[in-house]
Amino acid sequence: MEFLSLGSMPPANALLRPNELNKDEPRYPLSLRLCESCGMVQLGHVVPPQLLFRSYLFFTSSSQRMADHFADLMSDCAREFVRPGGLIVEIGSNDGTALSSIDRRDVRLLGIDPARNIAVMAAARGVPTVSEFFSDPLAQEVVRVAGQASLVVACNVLGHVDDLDDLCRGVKTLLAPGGAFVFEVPYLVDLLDRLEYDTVYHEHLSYFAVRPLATLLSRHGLRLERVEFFPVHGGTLRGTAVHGGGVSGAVGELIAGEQRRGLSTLRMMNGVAQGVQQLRLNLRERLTELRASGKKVIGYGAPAKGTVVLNYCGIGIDLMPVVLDSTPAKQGLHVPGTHQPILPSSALVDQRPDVVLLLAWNHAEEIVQREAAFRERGGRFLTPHLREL
Ligand code: DWN
Repeated sequence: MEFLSLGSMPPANALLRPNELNKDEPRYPLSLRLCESCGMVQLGHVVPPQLLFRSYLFFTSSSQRMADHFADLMSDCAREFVRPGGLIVEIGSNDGTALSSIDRRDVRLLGIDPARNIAVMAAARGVPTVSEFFSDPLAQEVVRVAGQASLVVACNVLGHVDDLDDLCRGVKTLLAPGGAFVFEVPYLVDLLDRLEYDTVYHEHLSYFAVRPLATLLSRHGLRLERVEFFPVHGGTLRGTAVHGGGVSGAVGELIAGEQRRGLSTLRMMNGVAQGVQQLRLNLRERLTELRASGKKVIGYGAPAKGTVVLNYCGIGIDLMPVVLDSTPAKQGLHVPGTHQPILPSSALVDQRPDVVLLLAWNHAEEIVQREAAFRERGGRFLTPHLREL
């Protein structure tokens, strides 16, 4: 049952070159649906993954805080699950930031990521990387060549995968007895509680609560043993699964708590949709007021989330002329749909904005700290959720 529609949207990371601005941009329906029986929330339309991930513009290394977060994950999990000589496989290894943080010389590493343009960066970091989509057949090939893995990691991956059963079969194939599958996904409850509608885009097919995750894993002989929560990326769930079925007592408690909240009910979801629509009106109103009072607003960060905010709220170049971003591969390109040019973050001084719309709000601490001089000059950050920083 559909409960939120964000309209017809270009793929969030389909940034445009200047000579593409006058061409027709592919747009696809972007909406969320709830399965009231299992509690899964998923997109109503699937964009072919080859269009989204073969050449990719998101780099894990673009945030030091996230690099540190994944280094901690890898260090803790390697210590707990990987003996000397063991194999660690990361699904969705991107530029090798996480795997290259492992400073143990007595373990073997393997990255798997379909983005060919980024896999070369991982290799340059010394991380052996297979540039393919993960699948059970690929897992079987890895096992044939390198044996089973003591640790399989997948951060911000499960939500991107259409065939979750094949992914889980592949993890079951790949995971050695006594090994662990550690994954991170945005937590649905945080998305709903904080109206994080801008984390909804075509790359993210599924939005997970604990119960549907446990059901999916158990279907494939994997037991959700541990669930932890982290504030990164707007609220993240980290799951640890092992061979077996069912769930641990602690995980069972979390599921009961979700049930008590009425998480998989349309009533709750309809309330979220109304909240998102109000946010859209409030943001447009605020930006229109700022323009009317002669204030200059520019965007900071050209994340996938930013494409959703600007297109869903109709924030064009008239309301916000440019967006800044620290990612060299994004600079000189334009935001999909609304076409703001993306300039280096260093342009903040020359642009002299009064207000910066912080599209990369999940990195607020890192960004506000780095751009302290802007605030000292009287500048203010505003998030798409109308928080002033
Ligand atoms: O699931 C996904 C998440 C994990 O990452 C992917 N599907 C896509 C991506 O989503 P995103 O693009 O919204 O990720 P970020 O990390 O919120 O993007 C932040 C953007 O802001 C990047 O383009 C880099 C930029 N940035 C910046 O300009 N200055 C980031 C920081 C920290 C900065 O200081």
